[in-house]
Amino acid sequence: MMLRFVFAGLLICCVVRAETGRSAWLRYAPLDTAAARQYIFEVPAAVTVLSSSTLELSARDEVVLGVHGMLGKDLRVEPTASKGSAILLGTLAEIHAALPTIALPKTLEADGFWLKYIMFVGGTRYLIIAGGDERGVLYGSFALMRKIALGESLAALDEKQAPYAPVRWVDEWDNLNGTIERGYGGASIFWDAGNARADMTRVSEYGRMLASIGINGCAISNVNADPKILSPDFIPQIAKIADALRPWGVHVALAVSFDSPKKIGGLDTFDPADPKVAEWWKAATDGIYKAIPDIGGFVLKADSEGRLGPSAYGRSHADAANVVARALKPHNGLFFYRGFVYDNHMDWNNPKNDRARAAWDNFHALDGQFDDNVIIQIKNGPIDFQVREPASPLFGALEKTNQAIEVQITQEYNGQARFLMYEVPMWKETLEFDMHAAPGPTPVKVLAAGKVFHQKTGGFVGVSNVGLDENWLGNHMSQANLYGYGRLAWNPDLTVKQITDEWTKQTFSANPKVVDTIGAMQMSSWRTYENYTGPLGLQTLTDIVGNHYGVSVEASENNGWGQWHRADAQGVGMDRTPAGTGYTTQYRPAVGKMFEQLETCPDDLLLFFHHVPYTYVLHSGKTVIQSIYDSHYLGADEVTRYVEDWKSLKGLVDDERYASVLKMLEYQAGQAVLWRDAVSNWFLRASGIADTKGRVGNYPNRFEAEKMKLDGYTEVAVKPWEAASGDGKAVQCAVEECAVSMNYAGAAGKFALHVRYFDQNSSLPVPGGRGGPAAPSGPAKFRVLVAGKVVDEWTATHPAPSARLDGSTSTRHIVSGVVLKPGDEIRIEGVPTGREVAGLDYLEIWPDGK
Ligand code: GCW
Repeated sequence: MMLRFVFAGLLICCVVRAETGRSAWLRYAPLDTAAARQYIFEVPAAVTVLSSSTLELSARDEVVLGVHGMLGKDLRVEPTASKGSAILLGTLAEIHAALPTIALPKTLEADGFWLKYIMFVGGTRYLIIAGGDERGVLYGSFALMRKIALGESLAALDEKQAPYAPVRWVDEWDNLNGTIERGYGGASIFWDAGNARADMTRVSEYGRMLASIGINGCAISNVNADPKILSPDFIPQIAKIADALRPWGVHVALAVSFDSPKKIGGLDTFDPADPKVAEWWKAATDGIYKAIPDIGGFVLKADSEGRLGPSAYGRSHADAANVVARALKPHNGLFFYRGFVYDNHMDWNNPKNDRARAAWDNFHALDGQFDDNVIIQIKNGPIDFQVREPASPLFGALEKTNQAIEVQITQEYNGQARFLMYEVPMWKETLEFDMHAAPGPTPVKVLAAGKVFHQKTGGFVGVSNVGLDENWLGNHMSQANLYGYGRLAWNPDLTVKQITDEWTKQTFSANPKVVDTIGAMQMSSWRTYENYTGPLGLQTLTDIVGNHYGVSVEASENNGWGQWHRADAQGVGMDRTPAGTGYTTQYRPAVGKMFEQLETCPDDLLLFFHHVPYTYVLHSGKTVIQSIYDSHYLGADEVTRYVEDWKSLKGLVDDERYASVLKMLEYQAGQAVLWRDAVSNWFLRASGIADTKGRVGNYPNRFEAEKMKLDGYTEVAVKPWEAASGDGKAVQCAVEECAVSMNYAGAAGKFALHVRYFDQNSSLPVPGGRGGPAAPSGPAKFRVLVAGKVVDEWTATHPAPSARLDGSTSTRHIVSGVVLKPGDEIRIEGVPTGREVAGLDYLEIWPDGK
């Protein structure tokens, strides 16, 4: 008991600490006086929990913490229900025993809760949090605290909530060495150098965040799995993490490697049909459950991206799934078998080949062959978390098999936490998409939850990949994706606006200007990102063979990875109709036909389903090519607007997070201009069709570095060419110090100088992305001089995910308020260090404030 109070005390200290983002949406910031007033009477002065179970004590501590933080009131913790007014927490049965006279709901679902305000004659008040089970009590306490944070009245409270689906999990792609695959918020909170991290503080804080949004399972290791996770001597490491998450009702799960029986089990095979292999899985699983009886289950990625699977022995995915599922079954463990199975060595030249077909082709014929504790974990779209994809045709194609939708909270292809890209509207659109899998509406959310075909279980999995960074995800705004994922998994019927407003109010402020401004930014950011990257269903157009971040239009083509867009001189898009790859026939006819026919295929997905000429006219009335140009300009302008919108919040949000978000948005605005120019120039070159508005290829305020007077700098061809202005040319410095210069020839005035330079990250190996770090050699330095006077200098320290001059490292630096007179020399100096060559692309001169 003592310990728990110490813990609560610690949390209180952290909530009032500086705003680092570490408390996320659980800040429990003091309400303003007007909002707090209503609770003076509504919130009783005492709290009683009717059991000493770990989860219920967590629930009570949360209430104490929240009321203290938001209302400045220290609740009296009473051991038993007394006669006085109190907040009362317990399971339905416990509440019933304590207060036999009050009318309670007959039942509450697992993980569900009932919140009720009761006032007796004489004035005694009870604020009841009744759970369908212990976890429900915990979720109820978070729900009550959320209501207070949102300023909702409690006076007439009588609310039952139950989760939409039993499975509400997160997967972490954390490697045991402490790195995270596609993680952008620092090192692993779970692992360090091959073992569980010594300090589990962040794990328990994360557990609390997960519980607050109703997440009940967490796979703590990468699906590109290390077999060691199942070694008997590794069990204590897992137990340590499970202990930290248990008080928050979060089951630990493990990503396993299918070759484990051979790799660590000493067998000469991992053939799922071999009885020795089945025995091995059973023994390994029994061993883990003996030490940690509440493990949630296992996750498996097999026969995908180099991971071994049943195909090694000519067995099916059902054979593979069932052998492990049977080992888990006696322990009530679930087995998540990933639907992300595809061949990454497909022949690009064969127009019939199509990666989008893979999930359905691999799994649909196996329906009915999977055991009832197997869940097929299906990515939201058929490719791989691109900026826009149609819903996977596998949803609803499995009528006798459990399924779960997998979405990616970590923004791999979506700006990697450097960009504001709120994914909740994207997920919501998929969840609401009607698959026509049975009579009546059958949207993905209903199918994934198993409610159409009455599967035993199902639900939601989000790839979260939080890290040790104070703000968990690398960007304060990205926390909204984690929050929104949890809220949608709890209740996918919530609107995006509801979720967004809740998040903003709890995370930043309830000030209407803050709520409206941040809400508008978040809710438009998906469309904005799509506009300046890959619109019309082109997919994201990042460097897909490298870091999945910077622009690289051709990286999708001429390889086996299958993220093809097939742009050529005449047209663009993948023909997925029956005349092409036939992918559309994987959908139920109503859906397949809609995508198949040009008249009904939505513009947003046109190029995902059809190969059309650049001159094809969209439903919007624009040609494909003009639409590509226009959307890129619109997207880039939108990000510039976000910077201004955010600036309007100065003083309304704390200075620390204000500055951090502003920096990110300013960076993003520069990147959006790069994307705009790169993609539109690429398509101008491919199509030969000019922008009717004359923008693409014409940059009147722009001065190419390679055309200026070069002092030490030499010209370099950037790869991919579209990542540098002037047909891919830039300059680099191979001596101690270099400079470019020009004489200003315009009218006198005050200007902003936009310097486009390359911010290489020399702590990465040269072919950026995966792989171990090399010795860092940076950062390069830059200096701008006007008429001999230094007007600005900076070091290239942005941690871009590439060591080269490319679409990930091209960065904008703005020098504002520069006074120029005709004839003034503008000189940009670069000082390289080691592999950082102080690359420069161009200078733009804009009237100040533009
Ligand atoms: O998107 C791809 C990622 C891989 C990832 C894979 C998957 C864990 O680029 O890093 O591997 O998806 O989902 O398995």
